[in-house]
Amino acid sequence: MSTKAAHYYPTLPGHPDAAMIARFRRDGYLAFEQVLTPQEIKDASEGINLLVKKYAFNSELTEHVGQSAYAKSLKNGRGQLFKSKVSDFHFQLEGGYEPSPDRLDEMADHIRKFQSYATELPIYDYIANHHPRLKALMEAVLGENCRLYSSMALCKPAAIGGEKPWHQDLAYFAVNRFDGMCGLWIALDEATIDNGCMHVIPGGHLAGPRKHYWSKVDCEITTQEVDESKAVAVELKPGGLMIFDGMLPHETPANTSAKRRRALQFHYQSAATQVVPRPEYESKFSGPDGLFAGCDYSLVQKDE
Ligand SMILES: O=C(O)CCC(=O)C(=O)O
Repeated sequence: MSTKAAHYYPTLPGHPDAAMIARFRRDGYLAFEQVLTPQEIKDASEGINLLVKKYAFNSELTEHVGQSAYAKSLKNGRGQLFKSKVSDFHFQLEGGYEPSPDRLDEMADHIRKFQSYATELPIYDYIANHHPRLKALMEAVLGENCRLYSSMALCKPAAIGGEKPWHQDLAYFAVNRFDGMCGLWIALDEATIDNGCMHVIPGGHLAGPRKHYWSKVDCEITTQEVDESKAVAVELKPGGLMIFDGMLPHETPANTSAKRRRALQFHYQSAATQVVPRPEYESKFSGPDGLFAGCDYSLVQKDE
């Protein structure tokens, strides 16, 4: 894996200029060293523990699903799943970690994925929807009236946090067009190569849908279709962030270090980008062979 460094701006200006947006169109990502304040980072970090304390092992509010239906066949499907009964919020622990109601802070440090959290706490709603500079950035990239599509974040517990292999996010999102989706990835802990920072292929968003397949780990781009020698590592301090095009191939390696690596992630859609029925999306997200190139969950072996 390459350890070439990414390009960084020191911070995010109130109004991104034309050169910055041109760089985004060319490279498919922009990285900013320092954006969130220490208080925002603290509130967003503590929010993870607050949500675990609110929902975990609370049978009135939460269904403890245990292992998801994909547990057998996918390494990244193995962790225990907790689903809110009163909202869309849900979170999954890293595979192999056994939670206990007596150790909720420890449990918060073993989350792999948390989803649909943007409306769970004011700090997440603020960052996702109201932060003036982030809003200006999204509007500069996606146009006026762009809006939040999803909140879905991966954490990487120290030592056991698994890899998220190479993929394009639009291999998952059933929408009508692929030029109007953007991810925002915010480091809550320092993100380094050792603990699983983002890696991207600059310019890789311009080559259209890549062929994805189900490995034993996850849904990923076939090795012939991603040139890892072109990858750059986006290392960030807490409060640093990157935005990236929904077509940009990216991955995060396993966390082999003693330091956790948590991040927030939000996706935004342009006004013209609409969710459509899967057959319409699958016919568009196709390779040169005309076949769907994204992640088809019906092909994953589910538990009996
Ligand atoms: O944060 C990570 O480790 C990877 C995030 C990502 O690529 C994704 O959720 O699609």
